[in-house]
Amino acid sequence: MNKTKAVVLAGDYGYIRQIETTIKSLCSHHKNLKIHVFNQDIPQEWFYYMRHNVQKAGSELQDVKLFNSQLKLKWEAANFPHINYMAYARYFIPDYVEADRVLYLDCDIVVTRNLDNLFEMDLDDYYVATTRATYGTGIGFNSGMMVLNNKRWREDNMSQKLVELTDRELYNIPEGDQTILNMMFEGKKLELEDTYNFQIGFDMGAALDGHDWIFEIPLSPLPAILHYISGQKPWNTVSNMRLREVWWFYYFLDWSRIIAGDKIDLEKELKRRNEGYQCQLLTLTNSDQLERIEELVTALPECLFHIAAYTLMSDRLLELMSYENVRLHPSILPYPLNDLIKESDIYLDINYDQKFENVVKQFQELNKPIYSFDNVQTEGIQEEVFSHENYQEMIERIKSNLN
Ligand SMILES: [Mn+2]
Repeated sequence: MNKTKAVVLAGDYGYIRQIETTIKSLCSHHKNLKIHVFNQDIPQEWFYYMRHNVQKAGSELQDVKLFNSQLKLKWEAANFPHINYMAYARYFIPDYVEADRVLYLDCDIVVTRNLDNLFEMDLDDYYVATTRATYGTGIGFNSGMMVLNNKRWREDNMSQKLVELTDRELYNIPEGDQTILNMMFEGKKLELEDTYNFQIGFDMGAALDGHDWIFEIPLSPLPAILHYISGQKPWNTVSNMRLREVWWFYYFLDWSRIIAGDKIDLEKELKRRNEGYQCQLLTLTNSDQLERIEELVTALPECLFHIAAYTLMSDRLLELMSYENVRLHPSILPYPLNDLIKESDIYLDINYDQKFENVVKQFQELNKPIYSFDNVQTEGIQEEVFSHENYQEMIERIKSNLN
């Protein structure tokens, strides 16, 4: 199939890194795309250089300046702070894109595999094909990924109808454009599998609402489309949703590899960052005081130190980010914590204040070593205790575990 496949992204210049990342992920898995970037402020130079890469990768890039549309700034103020007015740009797709079918994607999305089937499937008379909002726990469908029956939208003047409905309901739409699109297409949408809009950004919500089953949905193979919904974004300095690393992989993926059509084993590449470490250590803390942590981290570059907390982290812990062999996990959720417990070889009981005996005991039950210092040890837990003054002894003990 060499037919051109129309894609629409929308965003402003402040979101340029995210737009680039979505485009790179698309070009990694497709040829013959025509990618339209709806915007009002992205410089021509950006399009010149980006188009060069996209063309070499076998697709096209189209700048769509949305000045004449009825896109209204007032729509933004009425809604969630994380919904930009550009979110409403998707209403105007029929005005700017000729193709009968269009794949619309938010720019907090990365694509991990080929989606030609979405361009080839039968849409019948449906206006859109979409996936459920947050795995069926939300209301209606999520509007961050839509396969548009653009022909029908145009025939039925949907742009105008959506504008009118938004004006009418503006103060009554908790989820912005998504609420409007759901009102409009109630009963006129085709439901796709969750993998086509896997809303990984919902992890925090899923944990808070007790939807444990969401964490049990297998992530291998990776979902086809990852959508980092909510305010927890992978490009935030820290955030607690899973699969942050997929976004970063595409952000840094070299265009030369995309252009060469490299077969990328994504799951293998993602593991690379944690490879080479001989041992993983875990500390769970709600205090920002960890005994001798800097001495341990610098003396043991072959070890990976996971520091997790149920809370946010203060500067004192955030500072440790500058060590490559430290991973911080603030506001950790129960399932990711369980994975860390399974992956870690040693528990370091070196935090001050509150202890988490249920977690430490799991190391005990798994016969994994638990090391502590004499000034922070936990009563009632069997652990190897070292003098905090002779902390080198703990370093030697950890080294004795390596190969
Ligand atoms: Mn989104």
